Amino acid sequence: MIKVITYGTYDLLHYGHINLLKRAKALGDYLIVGVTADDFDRERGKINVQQSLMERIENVRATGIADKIIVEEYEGQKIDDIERYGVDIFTVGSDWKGVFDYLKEYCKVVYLDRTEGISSTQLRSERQLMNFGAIGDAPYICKFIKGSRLVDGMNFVGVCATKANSFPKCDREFIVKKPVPQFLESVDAVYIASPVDKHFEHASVALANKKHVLMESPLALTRSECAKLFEDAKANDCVLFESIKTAYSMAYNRLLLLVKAGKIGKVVSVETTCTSLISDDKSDLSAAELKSIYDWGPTALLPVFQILGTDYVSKSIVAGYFDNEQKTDAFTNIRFVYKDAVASVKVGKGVKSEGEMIISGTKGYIYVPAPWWKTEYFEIRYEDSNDNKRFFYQLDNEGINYELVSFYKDVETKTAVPHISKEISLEIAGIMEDFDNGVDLTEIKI
Ligand code: C2G
Repeated sequence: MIKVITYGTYDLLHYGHINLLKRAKALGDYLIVGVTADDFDRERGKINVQQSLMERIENVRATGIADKIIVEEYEGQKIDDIERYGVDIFTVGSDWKGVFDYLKEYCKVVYLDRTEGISSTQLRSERQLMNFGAIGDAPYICKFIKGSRLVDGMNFVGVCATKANSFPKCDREFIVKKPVPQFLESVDAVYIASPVDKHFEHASVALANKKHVLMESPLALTRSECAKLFEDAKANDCVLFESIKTAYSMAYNRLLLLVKAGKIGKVVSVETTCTSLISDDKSDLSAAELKSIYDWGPTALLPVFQILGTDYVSKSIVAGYFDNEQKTDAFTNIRFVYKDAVASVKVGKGVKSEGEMIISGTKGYIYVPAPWWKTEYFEIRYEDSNDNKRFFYQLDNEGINYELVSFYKDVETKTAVPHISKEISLEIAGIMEDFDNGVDLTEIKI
């Protein structure tokens, strides 16, 4: 019996795939098909896969061509499989010609002509073309322009900006000098990274014009305004996505799962620190852009609220200001007391500290080194260090690519579970409101 093996994602199964499977089967008597796991596809840059692993496996099984279906989960697995299953022939489409020649050491390698005129990428792009734009001057809008190019079906049309010098020359072609309402006529969805005190206004206009919104956090500076945005989104059948890139990072999400699985026992404390100094010349920064709590607060608060919840018993805010009048905080520390846990959040744009996260539990603790908010690495540490575990998950473009794919899928299917719950969005806005109103707040002189 001649055993043949082939691998693929098989997303949105089409006749190109089926042609390949039929010809692969014809090379021998027994065909093994390796379908790629979701994480493996992400690691190798395929972030647009629409269907789950199980859906893709079922579609391949339904063709009746494969004699055995396995899951491809890691780089190098092909060698293991060829040896494990006694494979005689490895085959794959000619678009991979040469890439798998190293397998000739283990079995015969055959590249089959690819079927022209059809691809999963093409099918995904045809599903829904989204004209996507940005509002604001934040330099990291460029990372969203770059990320949007990797999302099948997303067409970046321009940036409604006021400060051209915020952008590198390569992206200045995208700048559209128009008032926001006119700019919105050219998009289906918009990423808002304008100054925080403009978030509510810009999101309100976008939602009123039935545009889907992906917006930097906080969504608003008061609970009531934040609630209004969610009402407007619902009323206009629009997606309102809060953009905290950390929430879309694989390492961070796996960390949350391990915490929830009880790997460190009961969580007693969550400590996060986020700081970044700003240049001495603050002249072109508004008061809102100078506030540490606005800039870093949402990111630093996210793990606290996702792990301990938002029903804390009390909080205390200590703020050190650049300017007491404008309440521009150079450094702010917020301490939360829960019924059975505590949390500490430190943020600063005028103070530098170690940007780490420590989640303390009754069995062990999780340590995430700086910059924890865009980490690829974390450790679970125990009393006996021999039990310590280390985790690494590649992070591309700070998680922005995954964030854009999630946003696109939610716009297309309205089924994506937001990585940041409405409850947390409301609480983040509430913290901003309490800060500005001096609730639970003590001022110190820096
Ligand atoms: N294919 C084809 N003709 C097409 C599209 C795809 O012959 N029009 C072939 C591919 O060459 C591949 C298989 O169908 O052999 C599955 O294609 P994909 O699902 O796109 O997955 P891909 O990542 O290209 O598969 O490690 C090997 C790779 O996983 C190969």
